[in-house]
Amino acid sequence: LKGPVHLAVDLGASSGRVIAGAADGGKIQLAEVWRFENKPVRMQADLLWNHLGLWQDITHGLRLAADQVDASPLGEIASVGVDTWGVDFGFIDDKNQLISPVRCYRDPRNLGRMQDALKRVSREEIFAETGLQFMEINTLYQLLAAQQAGDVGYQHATSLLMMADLFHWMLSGERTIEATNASTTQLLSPVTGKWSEKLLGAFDFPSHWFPTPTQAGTTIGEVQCSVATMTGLHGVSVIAPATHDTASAVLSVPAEEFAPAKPDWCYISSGTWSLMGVELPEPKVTKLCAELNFTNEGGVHGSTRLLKNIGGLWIFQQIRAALQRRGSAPSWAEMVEAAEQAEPFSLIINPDDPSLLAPADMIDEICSLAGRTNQRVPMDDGVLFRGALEGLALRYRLTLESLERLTESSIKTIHIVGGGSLNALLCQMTADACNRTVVAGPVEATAIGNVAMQMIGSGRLHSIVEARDLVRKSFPTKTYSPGNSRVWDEPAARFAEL
Ligand code: ADP
Ligand code: LRH
Repeated sequence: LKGPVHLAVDLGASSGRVIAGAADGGKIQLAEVWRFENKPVRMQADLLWNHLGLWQDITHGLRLAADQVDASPLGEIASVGVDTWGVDFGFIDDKNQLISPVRCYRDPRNLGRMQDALKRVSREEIFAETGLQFMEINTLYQLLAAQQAGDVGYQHATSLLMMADLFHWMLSGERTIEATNASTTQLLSPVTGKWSEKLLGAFDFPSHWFPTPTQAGTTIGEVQCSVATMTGLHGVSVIAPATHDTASAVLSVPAEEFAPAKPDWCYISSGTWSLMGVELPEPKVTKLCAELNFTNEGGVHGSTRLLKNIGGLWIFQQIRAALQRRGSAPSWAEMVEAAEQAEPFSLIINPDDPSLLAPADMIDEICSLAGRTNQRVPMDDGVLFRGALEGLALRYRLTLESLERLTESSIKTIHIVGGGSLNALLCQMTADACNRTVVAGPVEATAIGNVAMQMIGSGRLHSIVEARDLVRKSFPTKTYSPGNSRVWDEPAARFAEL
């Protein structure tokens, strides 16, 4: 890499990576330095993140990056920034210690907490304050779970840090909450960008846990001495990217405009989750939005990500995990190939069925779901794989209709970014089911968005439009044209009945 190097630590729910990025010759060049698995850990009844293991992988990756850049005469490391999934958090006490484990949003302790919350504050009021999709995983309900459980972290914390903020704190010693991740809590107003005092008060959450959110692109501090000794990152700035991975992914969608009022494109950030939506200049905290249960999350430079959280390739991942337990270990490519050969529409799965959020065994759960919905129980793996992918494409079709209603605009192009953009069958199914052109890529959208925001923060790039220009010049995309979309009509009707 030539020129100043920005290190993106990008943590997804299924894997993490340290990626080095630099702007060189009118393009963004990336080098993947370290990639590692990320998996929650079950301990007794709890589901926890292995934050120590993640920190170890992060520092290992940073050390490798420092060594590689040191060995090259071309660049030097200017900054580092972390993005992660939303909603999860850790507690820090007055002795600067992380107290209590970091829980995974699929932790069973959260079950039923949304109903408890709605007994204290009405759904209408929570939506009016936050404009967010109601999901049991939201920070609001997780905090309520911690409060009700008498959680030691909850009782002794002086700060609450979202997952990416937690790693920024480990890197720099600074406690901040970055705005895009703060917007996933369901405690922040998308209109003012401030915390909802009404909700903090109603739920008795300590207001000092909620400082003014830091904007993406802000320099938080420097890599602290102890970490610099470990990693070699002496004098390197810590710059907050859009720390919510989805916000970073949306930043690097290869579109030509930024936050149009009437978008003719939408995105699907496709990984463990599928986040399908549009980027708008303003939030839409409307009755229709509440009815359709869409979310107004915060995007970069004051934009809104109006989107739907859809249970994404999680099902595909968990089918593979279940097969691994049974002794077989197909690759993604093998799973896609088997799905391609399976009979179409023989099993319709709603990826948002609550029973699929955290089942003990995904294959057993899908078989029992098939029984409960009067469908044939899948007898071969290809049918399972295909059902998971068709279910997503059908969900996208419904979501697209809702998006067009919400924005009163007609969407022509669907950009798919993230790991799912490598799944050619899913991309083609999406084009067919939605009857729209799909543009797939870049795969590493999140890391690219992370690097781009660090470039903006350090003054090397000046706008999102400029960043997207670079993305288009730097990373190839693949276009899928819609084929026979009529064959999706009948399955779409069956899906709607589910
Ligand atoms: P997350 O950030 O949520 O961990 P990613 O964006 O890394 O997710 O996407 C991971 C998913 O991408 C995998 O679960 C898999 O379904 C899909 N994927 C990755 N590589 C391939 C591939 N070569 N072919 C098909 N699908 C792939
Ligand atoms: C995607 C994601 C999504 C949700 C979920 C918890 O990785 O960040 O936007 O917030 O994870």
